[in-house]
Amino acid sequence: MERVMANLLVLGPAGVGKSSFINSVLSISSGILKSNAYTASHATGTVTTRLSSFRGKGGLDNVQLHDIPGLLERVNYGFNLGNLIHLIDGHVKVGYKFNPKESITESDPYFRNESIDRINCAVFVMDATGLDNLSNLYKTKIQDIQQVLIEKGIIECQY
Ligand SMILES: Nc1nc2c(ncn2[C@@H]2O[C@H](COP(=O)(O)OP(=O)(O)OP(=O)(O)O)[C@@H](O)[C@H]2O)c(=O)[nH]1
Ligand SMILES: [Mg+2]
Repeated sequence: MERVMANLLVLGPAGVGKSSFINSVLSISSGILKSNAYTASHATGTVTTRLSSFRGKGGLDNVQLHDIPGLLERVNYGFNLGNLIHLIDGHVKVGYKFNPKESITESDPYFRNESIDRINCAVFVMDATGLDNLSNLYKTKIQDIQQVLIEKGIIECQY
């Protein structure tokens, strides 16, 4: 019987540990320490710049985690929210380098008309110690994301 893939999109502010979370899940599922998703501490900007997708092992071999750049407070910095619908609908190819200033267009070589790996669930990774200090600009971006997720019927969970 064909197993249904669960596609998880990992979202959250820049530098909170989204890629590290993916590495933790991959390590737990494979029983080997993994560092597939590139992680680093970074004063400005996002470490993850391209769409990367990783498939779990063992009991999680029907789970794929998709890594994207983090949100940054300012407009035109970090993950551009305009990409969200295209990601959810599975139109963005792995390796796409996100542009903070504009979202992918249908004429981009990394745009795929076919819908593959449509997102089923959004995982929000947040720094629990910094929630009180989130600025209104950050909150607005997160609320805008949640609005798209609700409209698209995507399940949300927080880590
Ligand atoms: N203290 C602590 N540090 C963490 C944790 N998770 C990740 N880090 C560190 O935080 C830094 C950023 O981690 P990343 O996984 O690259 O963060 P990211 O959210 O993917 O960052 P961007 O791709 O830039 O958005 C790294 O130096 C990690 O080692 C955690 O749970 N606790
Ligand atoms: Mg990252």
